Amino acid sequence: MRSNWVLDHFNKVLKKHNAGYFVLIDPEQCEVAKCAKLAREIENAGADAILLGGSFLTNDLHPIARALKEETELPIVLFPGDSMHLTPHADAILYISLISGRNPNYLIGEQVKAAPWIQRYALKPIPTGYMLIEGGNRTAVEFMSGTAPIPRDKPDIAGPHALAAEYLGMQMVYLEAGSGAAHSVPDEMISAVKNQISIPLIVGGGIRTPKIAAEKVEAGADFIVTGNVLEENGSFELMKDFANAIHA
Ligand code: 1GP
Repeated sequence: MRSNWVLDHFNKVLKKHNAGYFVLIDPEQCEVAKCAKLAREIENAGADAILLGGSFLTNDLHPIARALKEETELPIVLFPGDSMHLTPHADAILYISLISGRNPNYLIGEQVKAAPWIQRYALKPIPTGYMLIEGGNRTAVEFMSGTAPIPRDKPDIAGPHALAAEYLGMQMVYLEAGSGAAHSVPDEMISAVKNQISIPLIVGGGIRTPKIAAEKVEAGADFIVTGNVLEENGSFELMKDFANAIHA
């Protein structure tokens, strides 16, 4: 296995706090100067990494990633919608295969196109089984990937998908209700998936309060992602409350 300091960092976070907090920055919503300021706040609030990306990008990723990198010691981890969403100014990339879907392009196609650039840019790839879970509304990732999410009342379907990801050698599983989802991933589904795997579990989409984030951790999430809630009601205090609730 190649050495990967970002994964090592994630493991240290889990040892120290039992669970970790990732803040997602959507490059569409962030100008360069605003992003730089936000990066400092995210670090000071106690988050453990910054995810950068989205399903559909029109903004130039390079200056945004460069600004983030200059302002924070936290790992900058790309969270790409496709193989165009790459920059050398990040540290790592969630090397996602959309395993809940049956669209071959998002299972292996975009990954092949991205691989030589990930190597050229010396990004640390984090092989991740990405599972879309029905979140009550049609999300951008569902539309862009042309895949159907797993029904939210079917943990018995979600569990074997996650287990297959682990057996395929993936390093993490991401349960995604979709950015701005009406409903976050149900606790029962998180527990069912967690019981099937030994690799870390990321949960995101529609998590709007620190209390709900803590419940997801209690249910078995190792890492919580928030994006929209900070764009909508973004405050340093709220970010701190999320970090404290997740680390507790
Ligand atoms: C989306 O899981 C992330 O990919 C975060 O979702 O924007 O709803 O917090 P929100």
